[in-house]
Amino acid sequence: MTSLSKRALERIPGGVNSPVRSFAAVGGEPFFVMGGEGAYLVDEHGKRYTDYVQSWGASILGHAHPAIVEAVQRAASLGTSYGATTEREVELAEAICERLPSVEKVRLVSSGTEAAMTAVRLARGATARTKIVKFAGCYHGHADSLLVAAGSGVATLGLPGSAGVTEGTVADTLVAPFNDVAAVDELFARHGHDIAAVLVEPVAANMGLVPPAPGFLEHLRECCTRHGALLVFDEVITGFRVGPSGAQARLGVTPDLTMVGKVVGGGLPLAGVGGPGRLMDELAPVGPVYQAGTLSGNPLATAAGLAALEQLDADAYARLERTATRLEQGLQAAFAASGIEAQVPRAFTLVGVFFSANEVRDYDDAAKADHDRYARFFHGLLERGVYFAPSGYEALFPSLAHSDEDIDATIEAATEAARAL
Ligand code: KE4
Repeated sequence: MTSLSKRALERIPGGVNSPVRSFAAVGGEPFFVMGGEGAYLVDEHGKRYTDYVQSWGASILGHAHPAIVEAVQRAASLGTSYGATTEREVELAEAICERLPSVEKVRLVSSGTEAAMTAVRLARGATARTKIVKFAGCYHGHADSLLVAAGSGVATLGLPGSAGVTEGTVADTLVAPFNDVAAVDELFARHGHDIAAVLVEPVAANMGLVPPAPGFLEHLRECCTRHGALLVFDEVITGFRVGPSGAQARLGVTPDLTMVGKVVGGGLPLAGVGGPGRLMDELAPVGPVYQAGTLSGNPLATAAGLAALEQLDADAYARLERTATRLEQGLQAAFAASGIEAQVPRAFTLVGVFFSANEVRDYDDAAKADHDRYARFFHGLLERGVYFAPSGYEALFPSLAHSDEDIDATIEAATEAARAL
């Protein structure tokens, strides 16, 4: 164990500030990043990795993009936080609303968790209802009411998914399998009058990458409309990642509320919740639903977010989708060449890997994939200078900085690593 790891473990639980970084899911000792540039990260020993985590999708331009670095440096020279409103918060809100037609107003916060908390409280306040529906395997941050394990059976009352989360806190959280229309119908049949919102990642990327089945999101939209519940799309990953107007535009389903994050903060702490003005005005100080944040709309984060969005034109998304396709097809060929049974789903610019003979449609399927094999594949890649997500329950985030040569080198490493599985 390196001295840095020892020091980290001595002063930080698990040596990390977010559990997935600990490599607990794949084993081994995590490296420490000394810096990043474009598609690459460099660790404490000077080893370079082609990075497909990219801050879990936030660094869509790649690391240390000059436009973002310059915007943050300029903003920082004027101070880092004021406790008063800035023009740049207005500019970012306008930029978000221009890109998301379903969003007339947006409230900025500092994390996806806060965006989820705000969306849930707003939905309950606006509908005067209590129940929230979420889907097993979808992750919306670590707010108590959403840290829910799916109980047994098709559609269930949530069970605490973490120590410290009480049964009372999750009593109003209902859980269904992703892509399971019958389970959704059963929940609405039983609780429809009291469901405030259905919360969903329109493309699930926290159980591995699981695209919505044809008609699934449309069905959620129809159920919510019929029962007076709000449809909330958690686009913290997909927003501004799969296209300029997120998954809702690519998939043609319009939510009532949208959560955004990651890309829109340019890698700094920024997320948000947006929707129709009449709904958003239920939030304090206009309406009765309280919500707040010392660093919400932070001047550096809004500068980084605006700088990122300004780089993301139609050509950029087309190029990113070509890169993701090259990665998808290359990985499929690498596994085929080794006779390894694997699924390589792609949703626009997002790619996934499951070591499974069968298509993965929900969390149960994802859990049945061979995660030990994923761990060995992960380390085979890491040894060859490629950093995939340190968990089989994540997605891969190619960036605009990943060249064809980077992808081809990754595929070569994947072919060798697959051969050794
Ligand atoms: P944060 O609170 O971690 O900023 O965002 C929570 C969140 C909400 N919604 C979606 C769809 C998300 O993917 C996330 C967080 N993403 C994970 C990675 N898949 C964060 C990684 C981590 O926990 O370190």
